[in-house]
Amino acid sequence: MSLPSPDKSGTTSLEAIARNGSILRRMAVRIPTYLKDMRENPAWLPMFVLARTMPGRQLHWRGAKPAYPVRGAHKTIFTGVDRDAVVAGLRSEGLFSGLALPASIHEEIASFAQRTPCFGNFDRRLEFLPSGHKEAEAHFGRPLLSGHFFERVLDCDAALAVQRDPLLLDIAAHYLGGQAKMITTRVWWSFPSGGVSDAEKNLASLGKYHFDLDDWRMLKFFFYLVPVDDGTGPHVYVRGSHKRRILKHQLTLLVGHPADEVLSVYGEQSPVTLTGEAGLGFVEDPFGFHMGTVPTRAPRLMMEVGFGVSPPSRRRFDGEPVVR
Ligand SMILES: O=C(O)CCC(=O)C(=O)O
Repeated sequence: MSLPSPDKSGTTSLEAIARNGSILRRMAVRIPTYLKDMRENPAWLPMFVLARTMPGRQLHWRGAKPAYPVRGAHKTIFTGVDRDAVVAGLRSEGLFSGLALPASIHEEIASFAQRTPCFGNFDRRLEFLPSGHKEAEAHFGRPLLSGHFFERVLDCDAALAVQRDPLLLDIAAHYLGGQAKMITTRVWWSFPSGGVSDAEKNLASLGKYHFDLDDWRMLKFFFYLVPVDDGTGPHVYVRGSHKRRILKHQLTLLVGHPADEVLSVYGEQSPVTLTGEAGLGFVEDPFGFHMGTVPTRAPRLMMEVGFGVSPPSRRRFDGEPVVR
C-alpha cells in the first residue's frame, strides 16, 4: 500500500500532545472524550469519579447479580480450563494465566494482522502495513509504538471466534456477576522504536503501572499472537493490587503511577512478567496495577477481549481512546 501523506493540517493530535504537552494539557485534551462519554452514557460520570475509591467499588460489587452457567459454555475453543479455578485465581491474585488458543486460531489472527493495514499511535491518519513499520516511521517522521486494527478486527473470523467464546463470558459472569457483558475487543501490534518519550509510552499504556477505569468492574482477557519473551514487550501485572489501594492511589486524578511507588505498597515480589508462546492467554482484573513494556527486539501482537457491567461505549469498544 502507498502511505498517506504526513498530516500538515496543524490539527491537534493526541500524539502531539502526548509528545509535547504538560500533564494538565494532556488531561485537557481528553475533555471532549469525557464529554462524549457522558453524553452517550450519563452514568459514566459517577463511575469515573467514584470507581477509583475502595468504598465506591465495594458498594458497587454488592450489586453483583448471581451468575448462572452460560448456555453452551462447553462449546468452547479452549481445553482443560476449570472455570472455578480461574475465578478463584482472579479473586485472590487479580490474575490467572494458562489459557491457550488453538494454533489454527492464533495463526489465523496473526496472518490477518500481518496482511492488514493498522493505525499507528491510535491515530487513523497514520495508516501503514505492519511489515512496513520502519518505513512508516520515516515517512510520518515520528516513532510509531503501536498499530491498532480498530473495527477491522471484526473482519477476521478467528478473532470473532475468540470474542464470542462462551467460556470467556462464563468466567466473566462468575467473577463480575450476572450483569457481565463484553465491552472491548482489540488486536494490536506494539513495536520496538527508538527515541520514545515517556508521554508517548503512556499513550500506548507502556512502561508505567496504571489501572483501568472504563467501568466499575472489569475483566480483561489477553492473548499473545506471537511468542513473547523479555525482548518482545511482555505484559506485567502486580498481584493483589486489585483488592487493596492506599488512599493516595484512590484520590488520584491520574491512573498511572511510578514503579517504585507501586512496588513499595504491594512488594517487590508482587509483579508477574507474562512471557510465553504464541496462543498464551491470561485474564486479569485491570483495576490491579499493570502495564505493557516496550519491545526491544521484536514486535508483539496481542488480542484483548474485555468485559464490564455497563453498556459498552462505542468508541472504546475496539480500543480507540480519544475523540478528536
Ligand atoms: O500492552 C499491554 O500489555 C498493556 C495493555 C493495557 O495496559 C491495557 O489494556 O490496559
